[in-house]
Amino acid sequence: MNIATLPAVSTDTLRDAILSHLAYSFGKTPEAAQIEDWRMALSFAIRDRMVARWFEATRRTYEAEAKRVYYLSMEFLIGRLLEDGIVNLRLQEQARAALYDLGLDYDAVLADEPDAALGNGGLGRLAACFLESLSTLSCPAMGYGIRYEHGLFRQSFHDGRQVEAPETWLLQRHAWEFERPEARYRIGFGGQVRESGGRAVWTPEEEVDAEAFDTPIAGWQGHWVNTLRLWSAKAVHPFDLTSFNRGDFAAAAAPEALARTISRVLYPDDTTEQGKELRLKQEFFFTAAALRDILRRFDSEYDDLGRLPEKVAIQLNDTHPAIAGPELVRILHDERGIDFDTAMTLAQGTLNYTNHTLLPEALESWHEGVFGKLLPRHLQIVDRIDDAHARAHPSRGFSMRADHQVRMGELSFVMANRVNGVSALHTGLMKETVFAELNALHPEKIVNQTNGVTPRRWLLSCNPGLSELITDTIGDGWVADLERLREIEPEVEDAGWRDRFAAAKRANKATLSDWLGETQGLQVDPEAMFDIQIKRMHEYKRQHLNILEAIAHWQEIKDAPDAGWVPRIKIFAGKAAPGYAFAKDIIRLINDVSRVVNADQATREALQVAFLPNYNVTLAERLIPAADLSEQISTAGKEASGTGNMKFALNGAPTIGTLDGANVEIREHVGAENFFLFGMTAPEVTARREVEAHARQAIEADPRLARALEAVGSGVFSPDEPDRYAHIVENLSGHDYFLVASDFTDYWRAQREVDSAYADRDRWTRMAALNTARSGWFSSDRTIRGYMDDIWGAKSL
Ligand code: GLS
Repeated sequence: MNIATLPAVSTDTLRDAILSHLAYSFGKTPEAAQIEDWRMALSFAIRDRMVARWFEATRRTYEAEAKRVYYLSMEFLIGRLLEDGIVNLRLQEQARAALYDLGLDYDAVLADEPDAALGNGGLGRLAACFLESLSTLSCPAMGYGIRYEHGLFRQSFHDGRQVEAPETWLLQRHAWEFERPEARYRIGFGGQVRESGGRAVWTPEEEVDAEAFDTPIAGWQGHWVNTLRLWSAKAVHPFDLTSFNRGDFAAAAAPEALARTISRVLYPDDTTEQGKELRLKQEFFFTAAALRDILRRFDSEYDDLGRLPEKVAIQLNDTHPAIAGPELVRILHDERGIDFDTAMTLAQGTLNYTNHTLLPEALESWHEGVFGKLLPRHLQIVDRIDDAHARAHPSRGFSMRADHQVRMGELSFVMANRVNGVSALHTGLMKETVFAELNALHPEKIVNQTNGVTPRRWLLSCNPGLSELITDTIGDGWVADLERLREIEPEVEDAGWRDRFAAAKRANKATLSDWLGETQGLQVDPEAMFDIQIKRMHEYKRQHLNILEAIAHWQEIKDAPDAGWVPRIKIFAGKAAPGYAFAKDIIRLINDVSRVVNADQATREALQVAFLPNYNVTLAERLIPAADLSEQISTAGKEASGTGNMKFALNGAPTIGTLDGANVEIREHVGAENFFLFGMTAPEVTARREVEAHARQAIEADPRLARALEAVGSGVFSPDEPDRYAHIVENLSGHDYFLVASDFTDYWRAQREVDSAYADRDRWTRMAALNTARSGWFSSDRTIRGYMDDIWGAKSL
């Protein structure tokens, strides 16, 4: 049951609230106010409307003695929050009108908010969608993470090369957080472990404080509000007065600087493990603070730790918070005096683990030297957990401690009640590959929860035109029950309705085209097909397959410029990890190709290529509603799920894709006839790698591919440095681990099918509309219900 419905807020009330905050919270008159002041005043006025619900949600959770869910994640890619708040409280019209009354442009005020990039990509964005769905479903929950001072770097291009600059979201004022100086925990690292009275006592060598900052997260219609609690590292003694008095000001400020290092930057690696000591410190820092906070709350309600699994469910978002296992056992055993086996059982009943990738380079593992130096007591506990597990399963030689490593995936698995993958295919592969051994020992542990995305942000708010059409057609029930989109399916047969659907898409494309003209100097015909690949740069995601196809396509258009080509613009965006040289070279190649192709008068009507800088949540919200074609072309078996693929389908962009991750389920839902499938399946990929000289064979068999590679290798796109991309060509003709060459021919075929489908606009609109109508299952509300039922045993209040 929901808390009472929201009291109506009129435009006048909202306007008065904005003016009041402008004066009393920010000390500005309307004449003196800058856009940031207005944005802050509006945010505060909106935030005020969440607070009563927030208190009420907390009160009801205590009253019901409800089971609480805690989502521990190194990353929350929340993006801008103001529009989310306005949309979820259903105050869009009032906010627009109130700002208009004040002589302000609503969109400009919203655009002033920095995009909080406290995550790398899909994993962090998923966590943000989950928080919103948890609130929408009024599930008592809390997210725990790190309040990074600098989120994911800002990307720009110099000569086509990626340049990274620090991201500084906190330099502008941030309206959404409440600092909680009283919620502060001391976190230790290093030091010694000794025995005292039969107990292990850990005396850390270094300590920092974790201080909480809370952001309220309102669900749809604001009925329920949960908290995102982010930890910021503070020095225990912020200032060294002795040094200061000696005149050594740098040394005086050193403790503060050192402590703050922990929450200073987000590691910019997606699906790649960065085995740096600071990373392990960050992981322990936020996990330990979260556990203390969870136990403090538990203690305030219950006096029997035996009830922990009944009242608390903790979700580990990937292995990043895996240290929660040994830390919880340490607290229960060393500090609370519970015997080791019971402590372990209680922890195992409380923790759950989500695996988000099978890429070997992403599976976290720490050398015991580093681990033991930073967390000496935890290393002992890991060994005891490993022993206990081995004793329980004596016939198997399994250990999480092989080769002097601590293997975090295995540790998480053993310490979890449930382990889940993020798409059907991925979960199946988990059972067969990385966790085959453990799955045989614990066949009930692994469950699947296919990812989802919140329809509030990823349809209602980013695509108002399409949302309005849907609501006109079936009412607004779809916003909270996305599977109701099926109800538009009969309308797809109606030519008039299809025209409206096509018009909504065309309007989004026109808006994007204007923006591309204004900000990127690109002139794009909104009638052209908008073909979009946006995601992190990675070889497995195969942006290079896409650009090679574009090159081959360009060459073919040049051969016969008047052959009636279907005009396309290929849009790319995405960041490469700063240390990932190959991915950065692919960015540069795409930029070089774009320069040459876009300057070609003979082909520019038919093909353009653009790489947009600084991909982030806000840019995704701009691009996805305007997309005609969604590129989801990873090597099968490598993309655990994908969530961008769901956003495109939902916004009426059919997919060209492989049978990878959630593409498989998207295709099942939207229908094979509305999905452009190509490429090898996961088992075929494995078999193909065994074929000697597979890449060379594929190139010899396809003259188009050979010619495109020849152009790249001979410097057609880099005349000032002809061998700039020789190593890429070498890679693709040699080892080609991601099978770009072997999948090229089929990708080309599928792209030509796309061309002919797009040329028949009515057919295309039908496909696009059916993608929207049949994507309702990919709501994160459905995913969260799955977690609540199958993993957490949590209930909506
Ligand atoms: C990722 C996977 O690579 C994505 O396929 C997946 O959609 C996402 C959320 O489950 O998690 N794993 C990862 O480390 N980064 C991701 O985006």
